Amino acid sequence: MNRHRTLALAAVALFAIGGAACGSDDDATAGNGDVRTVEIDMADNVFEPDSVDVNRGETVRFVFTNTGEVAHDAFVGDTAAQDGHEMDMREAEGDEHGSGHGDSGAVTVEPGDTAELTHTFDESGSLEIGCHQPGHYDGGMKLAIDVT
Ligand SMILES: [Cu+2]
Repeated sequence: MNRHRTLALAAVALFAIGGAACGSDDDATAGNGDVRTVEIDMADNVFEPDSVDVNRGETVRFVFTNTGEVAHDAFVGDTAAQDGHEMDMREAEGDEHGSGHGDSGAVTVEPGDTAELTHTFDESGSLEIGCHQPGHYDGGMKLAIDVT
């Protein structure tokens, strides 16, 4: 009776260990899969590094850390999209209810904070990440992305 119970418990324990091991293997595979992580520092007012090369079709998870004293944001797009987003942000400024950050492709990072933006680069060409806090993009707070 006691022996049966011990064997049953041992079987359950082994099953649990096996299941846990499989689970962690899956997590590791997902973490090291198709998504490349690129860490970017935001200072006042510059991205560091200020250029990144990616392969066409690649998915990149940008992790932005704001090491500066003021808020910065990041928006991925070509120069036309950057200009459009800049205009949207300026228009939103006049609207007391609009933060201007409703765009899903943009993040705002407060000083000391970290935020992520994941983007898949389907087409080759030149893109940018721009900061659209007032005056930052025009002041050169942009990061060049070369997709090849
Ligand atoms: Cu900025």
